[in-house]
Amino acid sequence: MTFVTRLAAIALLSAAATPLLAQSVTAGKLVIDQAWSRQTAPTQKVGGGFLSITNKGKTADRLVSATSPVATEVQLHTMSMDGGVMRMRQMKDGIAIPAGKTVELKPGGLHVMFIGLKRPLAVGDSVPVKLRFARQGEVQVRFKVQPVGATGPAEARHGQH
Ligand SMILES: [Cu+2]
Repeated sequence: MTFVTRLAAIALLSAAATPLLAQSVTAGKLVIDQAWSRQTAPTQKVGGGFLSITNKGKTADRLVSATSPVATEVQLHTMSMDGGVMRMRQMKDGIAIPAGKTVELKPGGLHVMFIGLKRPLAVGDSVPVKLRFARQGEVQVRFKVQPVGATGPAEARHGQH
């Protein structure tokens, strides 16, 4: 075995050992962690995406939009309780990422919404998503698809888009 093929074998082994581990992505002063999404049923046309964004800089940034080849549209949403009912609303001005803070997009709160899924999201998939920030510009991340049991509240409401 040559040195190069041995390296390739090691890379394959380590990739297989951590299929669901989300990779941290650093872009300028932004660190993006734990990007994940949830498995979808074949008939499901929407899905949620979650991640945490840390701004290590001294200047605020803003997540303004996102795109992905797996969906016709990607929106930024928030979810909140309204008279005992979970409601989602589009964040038309984006999501502020204050200086020195971490903003978490997670089930039951802020999230990325895949609309018009072109194919189901399967466990183990790594969904490419291009995030666009007001200052930092475009940042490419991958959302790791988790089993449906990795659940948050009111996921059924996602079906109402
Ligand atoms: Cu949503």
